[in-house]
Amino acid sequence: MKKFFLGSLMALMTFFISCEETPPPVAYGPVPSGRQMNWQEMEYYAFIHFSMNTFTDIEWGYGDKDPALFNPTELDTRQWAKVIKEAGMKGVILTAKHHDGFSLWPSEYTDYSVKNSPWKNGKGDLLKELSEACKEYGLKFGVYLSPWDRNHPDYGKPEYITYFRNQLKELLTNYGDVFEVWFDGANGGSGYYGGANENRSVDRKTYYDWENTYKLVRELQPNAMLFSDAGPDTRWCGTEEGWVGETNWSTLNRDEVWPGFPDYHELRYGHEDGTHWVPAEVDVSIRPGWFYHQSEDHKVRTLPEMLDIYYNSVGRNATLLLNFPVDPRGLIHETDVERVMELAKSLEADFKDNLAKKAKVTASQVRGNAKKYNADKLTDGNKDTYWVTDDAVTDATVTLDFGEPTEFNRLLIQEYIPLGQRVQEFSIEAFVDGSWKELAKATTIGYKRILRLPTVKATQLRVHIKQSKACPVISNIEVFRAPKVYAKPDITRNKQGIVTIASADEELELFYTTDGTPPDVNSIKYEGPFELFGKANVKAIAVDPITAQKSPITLESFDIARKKWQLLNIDDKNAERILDGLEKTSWGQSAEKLPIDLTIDLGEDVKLKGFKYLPDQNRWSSGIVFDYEFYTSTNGKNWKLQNKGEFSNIKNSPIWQTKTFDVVKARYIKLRALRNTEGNKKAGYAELTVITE
Ligand code: FUL
Repeated sequence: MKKFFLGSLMALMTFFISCEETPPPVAYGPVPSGRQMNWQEMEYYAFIHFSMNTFTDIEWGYGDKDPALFNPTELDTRQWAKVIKEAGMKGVILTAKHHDGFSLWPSEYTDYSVKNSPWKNGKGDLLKELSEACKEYGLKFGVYLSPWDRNHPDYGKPEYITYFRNQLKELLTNYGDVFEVWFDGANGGSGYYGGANENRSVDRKTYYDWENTYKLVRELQPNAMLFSDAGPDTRWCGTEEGWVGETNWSTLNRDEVWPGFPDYHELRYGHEDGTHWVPAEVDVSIRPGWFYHQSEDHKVRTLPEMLDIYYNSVGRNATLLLNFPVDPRGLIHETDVERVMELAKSLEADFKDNLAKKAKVTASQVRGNAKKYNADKLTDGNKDTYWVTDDAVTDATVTLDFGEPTEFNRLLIQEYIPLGQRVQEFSIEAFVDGSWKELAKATTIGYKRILRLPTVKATQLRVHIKQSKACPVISNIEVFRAPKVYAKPDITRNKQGIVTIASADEELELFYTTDGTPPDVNSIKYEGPFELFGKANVKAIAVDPITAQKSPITLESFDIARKKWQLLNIDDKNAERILDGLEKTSWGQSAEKLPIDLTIDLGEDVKLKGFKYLPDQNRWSSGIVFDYEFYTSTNGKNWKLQNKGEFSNIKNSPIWQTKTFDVVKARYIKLRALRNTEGNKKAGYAELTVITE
């Protein structure tokens, strides 16, 4: 009897073990550490660039400016923290010391710091203030410490490394927990260097002895992520424009990369068979510059641009480090606050109602047919459970059945990365009117991938994992119906007189007028670029064909088209950019000494009463004209001065400049640059056009 009982018990146990214990897949390749996992889940956090450069209006300080210039009048780190928190970000990294060497805390090791500035009578400590504001608002706190120091006399010598580490020790011991330490790879060589005013080049692979600096960080802040071009914990994404590759591996051949690595383009994609787990971080500024410049107040990124940044970073298996250039008052500028809150609102609406929760989820194959790994783990809201196939299966599908026609346009999918990054290729299909229709093809997934799909109404959605380095392990799928983006349409006219209208949301319909009346759905429907030669006021609106919801109206006023115009005495095709109607493109010229002319043949006589000049809008401008003279001629030989003066405030506000004069008949025009805003010999132009009678 006893024997029989024991035997049955064993049989029962074997039965349970075989059913319940289908072994989980073994990890594939490198996997994230606990520190990397916690950081990855932060997803979105802020950068603050604020220092001496804020007061000198430059991006890279030389290291020679008087600390007395650092004097914010309304500095309020609680304002920063409040904005950051309300925008949905999880932490903030501050430029404790940028390339110019000015330190925002009263470092014991240098006089080039806030302790010699009038701010708080030299008693201020910005690191302390921000770290305290972070505690109050429940944000994580991080530090940027530039390895390149253009102020320090020892830069380039071994002594500087001791100085650098001493500063690092102060940052890592005096301000509580630090979640990330940011080491910039940039180095331009020249600097003040304690008065030497010279060029100092270092071997970026060996000079800093990074291994021992990393050790120091590990000792003092074991949970801190280490950022540089090469990691070791998180890597640069290879661009400062706010995106990472559509294919983005979190793995990297880390030993082949170092800070300042010339093949940085590779960092956009990672290395598929990389030896280490080094996920990408996308760093980008909300304005063109990292530091505040009043001249960029009108260039804060638009909502559609901000959405692209989010989807092309967080939505592509990276984290997003969004920079605010704090202004000389010591505040995040109102426009930047407005924009980041618009983004937060928009994202909240995009991810409001997860339709996958209501769907029945099935998979083409489940590992060992075990319940533990089946497809409903994809929508159980538990990040520690996952759907996985048998080891041999690397091509599989997951189907979400909504039970009724359901509209959607976003798919969010996550691999269970504690077991490595695996998926190489997948597609999304929708079951519409009795058949499967492919909506999108994509490559990697990683921690998180979000796809913006065309809006469809379908009863089912299918994710097809087509290729994976090992059996796919997916922990989460979410589906949303995001609202449209009702941004003002863009209207441009090129040199040929062809007008193009574009909407931020391709699913909206566009309507326009050319007579200045407000457009609506009864106006001309925009079907594609059209010709428009004469003077015209073009107004456009974007409308949702289903709900009739509308965007704000855009107005563009065009004068005569520039089709017949010819730039004279210029032998460079790129100069045509001045006439291409695109504000973002530009061309510049330089001379031994100013003045320098831009001469144009209008191709026919016109009655002129003024001109309009838009300076180069790029971050590194090709020369903004300040003092000018404007001439006209009927024959290209005899010139008459029509107008002269300055483009006042153009440096701070490089927007369209309009100048008028008494009506005159002319075929030739000449804009003479007498002086530019920087006092050098360059003259740049984004656009030049005329005002006719
Ligand atoms: C760059 C630096 O040179 C910029 O000034 C800025 O700090 C940016 C985040 O990194 O490489």
